Amino acid sequence: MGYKVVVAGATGNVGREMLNILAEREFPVDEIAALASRKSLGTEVSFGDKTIKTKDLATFDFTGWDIALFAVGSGPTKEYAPKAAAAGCIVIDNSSLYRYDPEIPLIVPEVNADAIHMYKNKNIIANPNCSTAQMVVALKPLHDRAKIKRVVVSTYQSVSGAGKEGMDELWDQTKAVYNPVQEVPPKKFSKQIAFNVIPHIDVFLDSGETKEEWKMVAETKKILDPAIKVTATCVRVPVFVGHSEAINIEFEEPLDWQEAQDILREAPGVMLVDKREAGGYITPIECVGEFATYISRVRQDSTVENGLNLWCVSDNLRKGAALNAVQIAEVLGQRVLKKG
Ligand code: 11C
Repeated sequence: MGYKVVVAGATGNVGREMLNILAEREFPVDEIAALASRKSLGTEVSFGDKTIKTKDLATFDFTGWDIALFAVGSGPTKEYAPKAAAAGCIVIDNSSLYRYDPEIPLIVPEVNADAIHMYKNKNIIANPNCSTAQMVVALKPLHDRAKIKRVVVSTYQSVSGAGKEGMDELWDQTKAVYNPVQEVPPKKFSKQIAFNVIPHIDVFLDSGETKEEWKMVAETKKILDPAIKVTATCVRVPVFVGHSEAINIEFEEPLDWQEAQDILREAPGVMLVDKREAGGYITPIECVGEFATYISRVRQDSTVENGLNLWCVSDNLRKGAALNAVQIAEVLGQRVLKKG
């Protein structure tokens, strides 16, 4: 016996990946419903070798459904996730709406799967921001060994983090550079993204940091350890899929780069590719469609007492969103629902 699973937001970048990953990982699905907003209604989406028609999120009755993966953004989540939860369907939500609610677990299974039991509070589990998910997968095994004091991270985030419109804008602007007949002014992004980088993701806060940077701080503390200090600079780059991060870590205890490599080689969800030669590292284009969080360029930072630098790359639509949500569903199945 398997589960009755709903994917809400099934026509978006993340929703489509959720359906792909449920099929790829052979999640025990008895019945699947793909939901969309009224404007995408009837659009067909793939689930394994099947094609399914989307149904209306606004009128869907969640009664009798076990798990709903939501990828619809905070507005529709606010309206429909509580309805699903009240109908007894456990919601795994990819928006930022519930992440900072102390009663709602925010889970990256490689890091804090034990928090799953908190789902009972509201029948809702939150999925983190993509840039946080891959970073905590890398930090967790190192924190367990040498206790992290402070992290300084700079991100290089792909346009797919901004949805299909972000991808279209990069595509159209790139074409327009070669064929400047029609100008493609910035719309989704605040400046031209093609052949450029933009140090701005999400809205600005009074502190001068952006919401994306704030999320990396708040979410790392909630998922991994509230004592860890994090400071982030988040940058959009002209890459379609795959977020990269340059991470500087200061530990309580000494940790040399060879031991850090050994720890990371064994760590769940991590793939170490670190050859200290030309091409001996991973770039975002190589991580597309993969499950792993890739770590390269592990090296000592001799400017602080116990410092390391590393490079971390992952598919933001997968580990950063859809894969992590499906992994949460797997933990829920194994530890709580126990049907599959
Ligand atoms: C980006 N990280 O790359 C964002 C997308 O809080 O789930 C995901 C935003 C979020 O633009």
